[in-house]
Amino acid sequence: AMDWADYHNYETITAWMASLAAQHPDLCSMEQVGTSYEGRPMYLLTISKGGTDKPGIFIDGDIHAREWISPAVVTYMVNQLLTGSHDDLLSSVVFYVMPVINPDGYSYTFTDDRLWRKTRSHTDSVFGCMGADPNRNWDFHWNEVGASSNPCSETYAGPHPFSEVEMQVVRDQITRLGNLKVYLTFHSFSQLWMYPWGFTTDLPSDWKDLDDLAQDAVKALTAIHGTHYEIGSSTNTIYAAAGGSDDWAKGVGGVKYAYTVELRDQGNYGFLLPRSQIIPTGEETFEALKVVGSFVKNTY
Ligand code: 0X9
Ligand code: ZN
Repeated sequence: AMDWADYHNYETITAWMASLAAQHPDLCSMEQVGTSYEGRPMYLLTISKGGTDKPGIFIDGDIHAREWISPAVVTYMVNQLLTGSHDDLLSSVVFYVMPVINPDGYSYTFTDDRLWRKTRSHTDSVFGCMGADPNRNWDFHWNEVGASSNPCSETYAGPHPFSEVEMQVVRDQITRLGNLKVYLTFHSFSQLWMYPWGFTTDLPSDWKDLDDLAQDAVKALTAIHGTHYEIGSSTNTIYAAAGGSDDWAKGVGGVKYAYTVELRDQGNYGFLLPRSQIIPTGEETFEALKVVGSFVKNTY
């Protein structure tokens, strides 16, 4: 069964998603939108009250396999949206959620290598190294900086843009869903709330709008448990790295408010964040999401 006292494998998460949709047919639907390289079904949750003809927020998790707090927090927030009293928000905003967009990598971290980051595709016939970095694989300034052409590198951009089928699936959903105002992709770790660009130190012309909303969201987050976050463009906050999903969502997908959130912690446990921190991290992050949701409701 699903709870937030522990981390869960892909099968448990998807079974929980199906039961949630069955329990809340008025608020939540689940559809298979693709299949991973190794054949795992990929699902999209649509969460809204009274139709989907409203401004949308797209949320994904676990693009990087080992960042387990990401799907844990994304599922926590989905559960809060559906079991809390958020009808007011759900009447005005539609949430599209994919908690695990790298299901093969995620599964591999449960069975073989807890610290695996990439996908599990077979792209390298020379050295036999597997997978590409799914957050270097998007077709916007692809492989220009902070990415590698070496299939054995942790930041391998892939043989060509969108070589990874899982990223094609997410791309196609962002493209298909009209009216997206926000793209939120949850990673770990470092406690950063970042906006584009990741391929240049330059800022988007509307960066102040993105910064203002990030400040409000982080303020609400910090108020819960005192967790400190830094805010800024990803190049200027961590490092330059092109081919990320956030840059594509804004630069090609046209989603104005595109953010990459690096969840807890600041390196004490890193990717191996104790399960006792799932609920506190979920609680604070959900406060930030509610600020973003209210903003969309009040602005569009
Ligand atoms: O390097 C990444 O993909 C992200 N950090 S992580 O430690 N989770 O791997 C940051 C991505 C920021 N966005 C872009 N560079 N576009
Ligand atoms: Zn990551």
